[in-house]
Amino acid sequence: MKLSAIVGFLAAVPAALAVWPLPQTFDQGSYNTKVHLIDIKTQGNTSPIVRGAISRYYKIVSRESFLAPAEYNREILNTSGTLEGLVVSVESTDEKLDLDTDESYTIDVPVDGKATLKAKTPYGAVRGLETFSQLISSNGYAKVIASTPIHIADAPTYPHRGLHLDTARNFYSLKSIYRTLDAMSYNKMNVFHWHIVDAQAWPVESKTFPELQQKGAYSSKMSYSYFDVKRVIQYAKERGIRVIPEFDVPGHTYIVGTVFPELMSCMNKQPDWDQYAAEPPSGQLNIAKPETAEFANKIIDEYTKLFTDKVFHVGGDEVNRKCWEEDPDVKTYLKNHPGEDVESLLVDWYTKVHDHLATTGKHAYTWEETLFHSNYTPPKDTIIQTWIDGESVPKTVAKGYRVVSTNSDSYYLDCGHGAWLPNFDGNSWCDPFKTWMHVYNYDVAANVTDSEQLKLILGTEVALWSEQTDETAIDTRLWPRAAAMAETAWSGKKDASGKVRTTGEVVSRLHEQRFRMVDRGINAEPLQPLWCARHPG
Ligand code: CP6
Repeated sequence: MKLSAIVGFLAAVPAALAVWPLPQTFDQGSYNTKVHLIDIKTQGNTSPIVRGAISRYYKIVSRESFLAPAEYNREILNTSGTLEGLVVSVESTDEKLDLDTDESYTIDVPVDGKATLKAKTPYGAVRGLETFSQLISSNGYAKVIASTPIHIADAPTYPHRGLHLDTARNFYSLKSIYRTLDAMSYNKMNVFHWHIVDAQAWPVESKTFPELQQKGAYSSKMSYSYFDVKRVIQYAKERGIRVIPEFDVPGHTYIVGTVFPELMSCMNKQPDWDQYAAEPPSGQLNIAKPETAEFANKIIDEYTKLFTDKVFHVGGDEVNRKCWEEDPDVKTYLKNHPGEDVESLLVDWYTKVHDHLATTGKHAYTWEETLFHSNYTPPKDTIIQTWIDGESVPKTVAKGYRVVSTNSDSYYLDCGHGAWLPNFDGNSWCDPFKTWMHVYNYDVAANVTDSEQLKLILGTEVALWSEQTDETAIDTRLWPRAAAMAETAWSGKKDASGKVRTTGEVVSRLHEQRFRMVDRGINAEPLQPLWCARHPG
């Protein structure tokens, strides 16, 4: 076939590959390939992860029929060949999923014939299948892959691309969690940070202390059984997503005090909670009592077994000194132990808990206060999660720690329709609203120049705190803003020529991703009037 003869018939091809997040490198041709039967086959041994992903994506590409807004005005594309199917080959069947997992893949789509997807691990194949599904669009009446031949070689910039969900302030059904994991996989995100308990509720079964759930969940229905947790971990794994749980200690623990009041400080400071805690109800584990480190260690023993990831989050955020300084038991202890103070008690307490966590074989993950707001020196394998300000990341890597940024100014996506506490009096951190552009423009590596320090940046996480959200709002709060973070974490900030991508350059592609997500059942918000896509520029 003389392809050159057909060139004259081609309608305009889209300027860039309409894949979100954008692959690291790709070449496109100037032909179009018709897709009618999507036959996805594997070559060689494949793991159940790959087979499961193939059947999911087979359904998606067979069903998906949305017309991307950019196509609304497009002339029907002429096609020069037909896709005969996709052949997936994966080097390894190893299902291990951790920070070192290779997610790279390559895709080749010829003008005519069989496309190929090659990956080193099952999870690289999962990422590649997502990309393949996004290559297929409609030419107005049938499916087509535009701009063939296509070659893509892709791999993530950062190995940790996370979403933090607080299921304690309000409850989320398994259905909404699964939907969120689906949406994450559409954006190649790979860590579900499950902030499963907090001061207000303990919505997870405990076999060690059953009363924590019995008294601490909002209701027996509003909680997660062991079986539920295992299903979430499996569902996530099938999509290449790790589940990292957080059991936040020693602050944010009021709910523990409803079962074990003797372990606590400042439980009874309501309604003056605001001097003793970041939000109501106040209550912290009493660090002067050895029983509280033992309690935390039993929680660690239990949940490091249930949650299989190598990383385990132990909180450490927003502890309040005054809560301990005014506690009668702490005062008595300090009177009897001259030379000690609240700071030294906290260091001893963290040492006991982190040393114990290390014996379980897990790496600790903690909020940045553990490193910066105490004299404690966490073990060097600890991953620090920063949130406070723009200095947090450079300060963390300068100390030689690995870091994940949840910069609150950019990545806290929870804010709803205003203040939820009367004392905010109209103004709160929720003003101004964090736009997707604001999310997209954040650079986790800003102000880090040393190459060794840059290597310590593991990635980013958006956070959905849930004081003002639950499953009725989760889709619209997260999407498309979390997708904006996902692209910067996967594709990096710069394009192939080294220029920082601007939001103006990516908006129509993100808008298309938004339509794709809606078509797949995610209630993502629109970014523009459709008119903009019909009148680009
Ligand atoms: N809960 C817990 C929270 C927050 C943090 N930890 C939080 C703090 C400040 C803002 C939003 C959320 N609600 N456990 C901080 C890590 Cl602005």
